[in-house]
Amino acid sequence: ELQKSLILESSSRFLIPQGVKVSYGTAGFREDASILSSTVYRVGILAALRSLKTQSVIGVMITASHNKVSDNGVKIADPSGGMLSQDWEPFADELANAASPQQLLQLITEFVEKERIPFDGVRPAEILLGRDTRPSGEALLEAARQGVTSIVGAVASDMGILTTPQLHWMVRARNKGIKASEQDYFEQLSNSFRCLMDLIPTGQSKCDGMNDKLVVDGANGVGGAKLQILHKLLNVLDIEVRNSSQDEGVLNDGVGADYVQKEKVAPRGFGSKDAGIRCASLDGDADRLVYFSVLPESNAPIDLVDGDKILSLFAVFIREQLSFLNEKEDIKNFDKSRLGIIQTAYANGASTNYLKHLGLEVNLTPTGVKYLHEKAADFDIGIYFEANGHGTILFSETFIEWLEVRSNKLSSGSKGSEAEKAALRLLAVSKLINQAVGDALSGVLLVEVILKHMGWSIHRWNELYHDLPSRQLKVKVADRTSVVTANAETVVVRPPGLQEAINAETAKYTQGRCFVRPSGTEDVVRVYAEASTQEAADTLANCVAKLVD
Ligand code: NG1
Ligand code: ZN
Repeated sequence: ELQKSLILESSSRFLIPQGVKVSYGTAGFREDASILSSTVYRVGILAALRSLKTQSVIGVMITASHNKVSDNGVKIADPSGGMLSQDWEPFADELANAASPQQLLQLITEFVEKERIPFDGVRPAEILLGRDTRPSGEALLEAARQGVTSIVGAVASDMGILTTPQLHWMVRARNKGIKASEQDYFEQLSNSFRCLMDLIPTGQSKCDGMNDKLVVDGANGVGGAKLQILHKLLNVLDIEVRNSSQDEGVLNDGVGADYVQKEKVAPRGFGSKDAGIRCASLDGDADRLVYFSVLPESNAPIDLVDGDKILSLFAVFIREQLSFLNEKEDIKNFDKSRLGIIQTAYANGASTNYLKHLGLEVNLTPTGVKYLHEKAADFDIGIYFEANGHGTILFSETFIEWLEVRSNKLSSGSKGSEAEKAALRLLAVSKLINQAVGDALSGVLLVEVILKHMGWSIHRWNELYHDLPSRQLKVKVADRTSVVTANAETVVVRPPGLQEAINAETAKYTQGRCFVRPSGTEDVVRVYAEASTQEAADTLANCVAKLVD
């Protein structure tokens, strides 16, 4: 049963600051860290209730990802390791904004009744808490812990400083009943990586002109140090990590995947001396990954290899393995139509064309990982990525079981046909890639091993297709909710007439494409435009921005 006095007592230590209103957006609550403790405390309560309701382990991650170091945030990992179920988001908003301890208690009481949350369930609530390297993280984690333990019997385990995907991975593993420590995470990644290395076709691993060294920008966040641990376990890859901690510079300041992808320039610590070397950049909590190579000019412009191209690389590799399997009769149930690609409207049009040309089914969803992830789960293999570098690969349970049967056949005698090796590779990918959420560390390992498998340099990879020039703009408007979209945000339905005006403008440009949508994380309307030249993309974006204003 709810112990009301306990909630009243602890919540009085976490009063909500005057005039603050927060909302559980696309990526959880995210604010200046100084106003967040009451929010995080309340998320602790919510997580405990969610754990009781689902009778599963739930995660609470304290991070503000690629945002500035003085910000922080909090989000909940559901039993599957994915994002909090959308039908609980409104309750998260209400809880976080309750004006007083009494009001908070009333909301909780009503919700517990409405959702029939069991207090006499078999399992007590159990919450895993994690945080990134932000200085505000420690105190906020304590607030979360007090929130959790204000629900009688609930247990909070502090998992320490982690990347966001590590925490999600642990929640997923715990609920599957498999080993779930950080060491287990590193071992699963390194073992499956080695397995893929061992399955590289002979003669492929040493390719002409391929620079073997990888230099990684850790955004001065949590990812760099974790990558170094992983690197030690692997001892086959040549990886140098720069911007690996707060001793080297400020978190996300002129560094990190968000900066590199948006500004299309090299992060701090990289310059023309690195020209030609394969480079990668993580974001502050290591759930985004982009690759790049620095061009020889002195101001260090880059060739960006973004999330769309990582997706394309994964798709090419997986499609190849499926084609080996397809040659066998018994794959009939798993033909290529069960491989699904999921993108948002921000995916570069050239990537979508390329993927469709490969004969793949490409699906668009609205912006936000929860939508992409949900759609990817419809396929035997679903690959999703946002252009910004967040994405992963999902495998269905039935497909994994089928692969396991095939690979057992291999170990029980019949020596390595192409089909059997392909099955083993896909199984290894399913273990290497973090199926809870996009994970830059597992992403780096998968990219690296696929490049070795293909014998490709970063330049060869980048040549898969050429990005269409694009431009993104933000428009501040009085009320961004006045713009309403449909068809995965590609069409404006309100205000009336706006879509027709956008169509008329877009029609003036070769390969023109343009859409507008209200941001889910900022108080702006975003404009995205693509065309055959940069100048045209810029003009199209600017004209449409005026239409929105
Ligand atoms: P919004 O603000 O809704 O555009 C942004 C990113 C998303 C996603 C979320 C969550 C763009 C255009 N949008 O969403 O891809 O990463 O933040 O962090 O990059
Ligand atoms: Zn992030």
